[in-house]
Amino acid sequence: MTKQVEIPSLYKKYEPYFDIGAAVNVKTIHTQKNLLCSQFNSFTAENEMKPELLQPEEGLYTFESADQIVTFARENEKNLRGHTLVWHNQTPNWFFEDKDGQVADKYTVLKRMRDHIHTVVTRYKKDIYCWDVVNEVINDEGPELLRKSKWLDIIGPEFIERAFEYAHEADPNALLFYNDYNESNPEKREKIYTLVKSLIEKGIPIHGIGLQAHWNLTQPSTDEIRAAIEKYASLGLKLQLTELDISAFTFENRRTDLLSPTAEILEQQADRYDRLFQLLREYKEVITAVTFWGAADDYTWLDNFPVAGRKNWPFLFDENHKPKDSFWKVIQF
Ligand code: HAH
Repeated sequence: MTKQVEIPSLYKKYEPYFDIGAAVNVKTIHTQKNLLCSQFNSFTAENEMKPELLQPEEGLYTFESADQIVTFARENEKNLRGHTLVWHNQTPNWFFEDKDGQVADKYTVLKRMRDHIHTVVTRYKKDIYCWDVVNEVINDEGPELLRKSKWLDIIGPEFIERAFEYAHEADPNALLFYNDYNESNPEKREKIYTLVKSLIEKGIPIHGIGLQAHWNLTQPSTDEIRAAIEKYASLGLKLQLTELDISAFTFENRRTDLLSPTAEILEQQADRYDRLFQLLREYKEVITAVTFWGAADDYTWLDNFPVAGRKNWPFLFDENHKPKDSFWKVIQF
């Protein structure tokens, strides 16, 4: 009989550095339970705490799915991040409309934002230690700082400040994050820096920047990631990688024929994870958590996105929850 090799625990190995987190959902807390509990010490709800799931109609709060995730984290003594309060996506239209379906006025929308934030943050006060308060408000390209959205159209740029203030009122102990993707792109990095710096200068309660870290085999480069970490850290805030995955495909690669990752992909991915975690360990004083946007390759939001009919394998664990070479690179140092 072959002896079962004991798999070391990533979160235990990284206790002197930062939390190791995973996005979970109401399915994966069952299908990935053992892996989640043995390898991770922090969770984020992938969708269950987004506005469209928590308040699909004005005043109608649906907490059942979010509560299941809170219970799972509590029972297993894991940290829990909240995601997300104010976003242009997965937010129902009623937030922005009056009873005749016309554009609602600024004070109505601000009140709805405050009611939502207060209700949600207060409910999970004991369980959630930090919130992604505002998600993805920076423009990817062009001279405009802020992305066009209904929040911006109706309230103006102050919607960002108000969101942080409302969250802080509801739970003065919660750590409040600004969260965005393409965060290591030099152009967008400067814009995120400008926004967060202005919030700090106005005395707005903000404690961290979330680097989503939806990356691939080649981009962004390690140098760009380092430059982003340095720049954001210079603001004196805590940093987290909030949604890490390393897509098995480069941006240009659109092939859909693969049923499993090639040896070359796995090797490149392992090398990429190796260098990345070396870099992250260097910055352990400012990085407080590294959260993957999933846990193992049996389920990822990158399946069929952005290329329909394509499976992806972005994580440290394979479809059977077994460690990949990437895992061994990250844990052996
Ligand atoms: C993230 N957006 C979101 O923060 C998260 O809530 C969602 O589950 C997955 C990814 C990343 C993103 C996007 O929304 C649009 C285009 C590119 C990337």
